[in-house]
Amino acid sequence: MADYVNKQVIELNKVNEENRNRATRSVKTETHLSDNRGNETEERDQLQTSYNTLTEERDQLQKERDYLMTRFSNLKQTCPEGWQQFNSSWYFLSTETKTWEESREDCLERGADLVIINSDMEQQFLIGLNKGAWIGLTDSVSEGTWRWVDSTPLTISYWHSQQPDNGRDDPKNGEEDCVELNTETWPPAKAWNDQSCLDNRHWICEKVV
Ligand SMILES: [Ca+2]
Ligand SMILES: [Ca+2]
Ligand SMILES: [Ca+2]
Repeated sequence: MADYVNKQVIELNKVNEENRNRATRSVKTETHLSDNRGNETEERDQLQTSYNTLTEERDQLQKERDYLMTRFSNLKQTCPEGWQQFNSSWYFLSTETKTWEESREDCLERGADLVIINSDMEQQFLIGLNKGAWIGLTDSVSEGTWRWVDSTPLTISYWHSQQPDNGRDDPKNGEEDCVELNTETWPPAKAWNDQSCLDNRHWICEKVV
């Protein structure tokens, strides 16, 4: 991570140097242009546009730098009591059970959110916790359109072969709009099941550090 931040800082310096050179060239062009009044307005507009673009680029780079510095300082912290570290996230596995919404609220209060599964490795790690638990995936906004709690769409998935089934339209199951890891019933690799959000389950929070 330190190497990565260092590289980013070198990259930022290069971009700053480049911007300085571009600005110098712009000033030279402008000086030259003052002898050439015919094109002046057009050229001035172009300079303004290029200035605006540079400003946007600079703001964006500053944001990226701040983000990286925060991540770097988080990574230096040790994992808090009751949490487990895996790659660049911390995970909290609840001992209680709650509805999906209540579980999510608990995660938010902990400065985290329900877990978002981004890779095979993360799925395997969570399966290793060996608890049926809520994850941060729901289709409660639009039936059949699965979204993670950060609003990203579902790309990789680990549904059990019969799932999602929205409760098979059986009123006894209710509408099934929230996703649990069902490690108790099913073979681990594909353990996702959609379940009624009102059922009580353990839950897993994730904080990306
Ligand atoms: Ca994740
Ligand atoms: Ca559903
Ligand atoms: Ca289901």
